Amino acid sequence: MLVLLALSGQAMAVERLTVRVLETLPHDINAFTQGLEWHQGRLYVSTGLYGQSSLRRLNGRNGELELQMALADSLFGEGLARVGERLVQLTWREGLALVWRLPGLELEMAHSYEGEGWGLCFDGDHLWMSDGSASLQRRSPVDFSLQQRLEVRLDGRSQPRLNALACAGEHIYANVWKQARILRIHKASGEVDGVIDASPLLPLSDRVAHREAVLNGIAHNPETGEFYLTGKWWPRLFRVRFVQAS
Ligand code: DDQ
Repeated sequence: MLVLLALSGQAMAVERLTVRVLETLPHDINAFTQGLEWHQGRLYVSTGLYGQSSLRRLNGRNGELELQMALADSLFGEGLARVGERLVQLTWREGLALVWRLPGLELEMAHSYEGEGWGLCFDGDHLWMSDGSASLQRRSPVDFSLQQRLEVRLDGRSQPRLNALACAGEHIYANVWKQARILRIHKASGEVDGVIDASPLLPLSDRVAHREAVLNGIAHNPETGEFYLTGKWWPRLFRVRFVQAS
């Protein structure tokens, strides 16, 4: 098997995974979730839509809202990542990455960038950003400068509409816009080596009946290896493990 894969030159074994729900937390049905981050027992949520965008801090045990900062009406909140004692929040088409201080969420500064902002995660060394294309951008956590582009491929095919991101070890997990599918991307190569079917969450989500009410938001807890998942206008937030699909 391995020999054959090596000879074929591109195909590699792709693990098929699904979600095991460990806990269901309540979530604000009006939150158009665009980014999710876990840190020290708290969840941080970036929400979108013009005039409604926010950065929120939730209690990670019960999902209760602890703190909420409104973005200017002209900004559409997107992906969220933690760099040390700061959160970086993308905006969709405004080219601004807002930098907030933890834990009180004071807005400190903003970096500017070209193009759209979709998802964001920090791997301890670099920021990784999606823009709706099939490539991820590696950026400096210091000045947000673009350092590298990584094309994401599954079985030799590029994978567009990469959205919310979570960095975990050698991998970047990306949910695909308007699909209940999460790709596990090997950071060094851009190859997808695992696909997580998150569709079992859809009937549990109680999401608003709207075509934009899709899975979005993925956070990793490095202490437990668990993930948090929710969606846009989903009144549920799930603590899950990714497990082998049977
Ligand atoms: N993005 O998150 C995929 C980058 C952009 C999504 C924009 C969705 C706009 C929906 C507007 C719905 C208004 C009822």
